Order: sequence, then C-alpha cells, then structure tokens
Amino acid sequence: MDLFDTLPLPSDAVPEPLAPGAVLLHGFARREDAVLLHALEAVLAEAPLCHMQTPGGHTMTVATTSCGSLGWVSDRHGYRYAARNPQSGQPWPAMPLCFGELAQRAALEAGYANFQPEACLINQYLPGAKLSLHQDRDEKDLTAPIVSVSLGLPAVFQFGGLQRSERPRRYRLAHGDVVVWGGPSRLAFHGVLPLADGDHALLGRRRINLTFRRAG
Ligand code: MD3
Ligand code: FE
Repeated sequence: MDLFDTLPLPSDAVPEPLAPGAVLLHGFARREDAVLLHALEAVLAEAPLCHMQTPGGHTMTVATTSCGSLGWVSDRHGYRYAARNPQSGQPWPAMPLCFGELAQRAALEAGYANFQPEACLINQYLPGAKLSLHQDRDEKDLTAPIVSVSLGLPAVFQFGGLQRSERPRRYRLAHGDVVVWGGPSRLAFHGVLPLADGDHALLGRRRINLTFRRAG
C-alpha cells in the first residue's frame, strides 16, 4: 500500500456540472497519465507540433498537431479539418487506442453514449502561450460533444456564453482533468489565459491539451 493507492480512481471523480451539457471530471485521466504521455510522444514523433497561421495572419502561440483520420488545420485560407498533415503531406498518425477509449469513457460518464471521435487535436502551451476567446464551429456534427483532457501545468480556462459579449467565468484545469462539452454548451465561447510558468513532475514546463471531436 503506497500513497498512490489512496488517490481516487477515475470512477470516483465527482462530475462537476459547469453549465448545461458541460461536465468537469476532476482527475479522470490522472491514473493513466504515463500511458497517455507515452502514446503522445509517438504521435509527436510522426507529426511534430507546429505554430499554425490564423486566417488573420497571426502565428498561434499554442503549438498544435493532430491524430486520427482527420486533423485540424489553420492557414491564411481559414480553419478546417483535413485528412492529411500539411507539414508532411502524409495522413495524420492513427489515434492511439488509449486516447480513443479515454474519450469514450469520459463522454459516457457525462451522459454521451457511444462517442467515437475521429479527430484528436493536440495543443501544447509553453509559459505565456494563450488561446483567445473563440467558438469551435468547424465541425459538421454539432450534436456530438467535445472531450478535452488537460495534462501538465495548470491553466486558467475561460468559459463564456453563446455571445462573445457575455463575460466568461474562469476555471482552473489541472493535470488529469477531463471536460466534456456538449448540448447547449457546444457553441459556447471559450479560451485559455496565458500559461503561468511552472515545472510539472511528468511534463516539465508545458501544458498539453487533447481535444477529441467528431469532425466530419
Ligand atoms: C467549450 N482548446 O482546441 S479545451 C481548442 O485548453 C480549445 O487547449 C482549449 O479550445 C485548450 O479549440 C480548451 C476545452 C474546450 C474545448 C472545446 C470546447 C472547451 C470548449 C467547445 C465548446 C465549448
Ligand atoms: Fe476551442
């Protein structure tokens, strides 16, 4: 019996409702963090992170890549999902089994049965990186939720309403936290404040966020 055995199991995580259709599962992915990180490193070796251009001509401070049959792409022409990585011309790496299974378990816990994401967007934040308030509306099927998994340094997440003008609430997302966003929350404005510096035991000076989506 060591300290690790006394930590709550994923199934013990008390689902915290954030808004209609949005549920925060504290620490849901923590027990499997090493497995996730190992799979992540294999994906990153095949499809390295890069700073995409926004349609407005800015370079994102967040570095991104994808795995699954579709990946998220941004350039001067806009945002979209594509079957190939524009960096390599190759298909995106397959979604690791441990990714897809985690996303499906979390969705089920939040009340969404049989969630089968075809895209996993991987965001890496180094200290100072941020994501301005936005909506995720590039997916064709807006009835499916988005599942997000936070790993590494904690972030302050902003969660607003369906109008940009609505003042967002702030939540701290820590290592292993999983959030399921569906129903009326699916089109809510959201963003991430500049990442504070720190040193995470497993991930070092960075935060990784995985978002699982039905894109097509
Ligand atoms: C609420 N990622 O990749 S995850 C994104 O931490 C993105 O990297 C953030 O926003 C990150 O698009 C936040 C949480 C999240 C993801 C999608 C949502 C929250 C959401 C869609 C609708 C409402
Ligand atoms: Fe988003």
